[in-house]
Amino acid sequence: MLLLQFSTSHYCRKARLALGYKQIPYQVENLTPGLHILRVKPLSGSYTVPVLLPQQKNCPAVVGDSTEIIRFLESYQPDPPLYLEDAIQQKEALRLEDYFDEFVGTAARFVYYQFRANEGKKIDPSLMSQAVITIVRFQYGINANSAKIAAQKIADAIAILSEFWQDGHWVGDRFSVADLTAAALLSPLGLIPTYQRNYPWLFERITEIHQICNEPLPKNWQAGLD
Ligand SMILES: N[C@@H](CCC(=O)N[C@@H](CS)C(=O)NCC(=O)O)C(=O)O
Repeated sequence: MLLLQFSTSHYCRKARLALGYKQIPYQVENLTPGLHILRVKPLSGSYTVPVLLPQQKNCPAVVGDSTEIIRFLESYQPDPPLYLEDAIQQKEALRLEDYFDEFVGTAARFVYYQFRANEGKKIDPSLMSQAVITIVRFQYGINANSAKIAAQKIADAIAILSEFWQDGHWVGDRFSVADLTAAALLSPLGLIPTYQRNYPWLFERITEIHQICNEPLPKNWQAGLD
């Protein structure tokens, strides 16, 4: 299998966590933001990564979108499962996956790039990195105001998560797509010292989930710590 990705994207991390959890061998092709459209659009018809090319008999040629990738992997290799047997719990897990994809992952992007453009500049002051940050902030309209609204969405999501993650799983009594999605999409915040300080339990759990899924933590996680 081949995963087309941005190495730093938290949605691509979500796909890698799922592949790693199921121990499915895969290779990655790292794309350059902007130029990625030339590779991705003709394949999936969309502008976003991750895109998975299963390259297997009796499989679709292209699977775009992290949620669809997990749905595909679940049917390709059901064990170990990311979906829950109980229909009501599974519906809830998919609802939470969607809530995180649509609201929390996008909010994390705002908070993360606002941090990287200001206090977090020292993490990688190279021209290349700063250029990417400037382009992403322009593309998504990230500024102090929009980042503040996003930070409130994140605080709400963490408050909900805290009821479940401090002593268990998010839905049902085992690890599921809901836990994996939350870990992937909140992982960019691990670089921000205030989040690390305020929510140590959150980052312990994200670390644990990366171990379960055989995926290294984001490269600069420790660099953000005081
Ligand atoms: N709903 C999509 C979101 C993916 C997404 O937003 N990917 C970003 C990278 S984090 C992207 O490809 N952005 C490039 C663009 O929009 O041109 C998924 O879950 O796969």
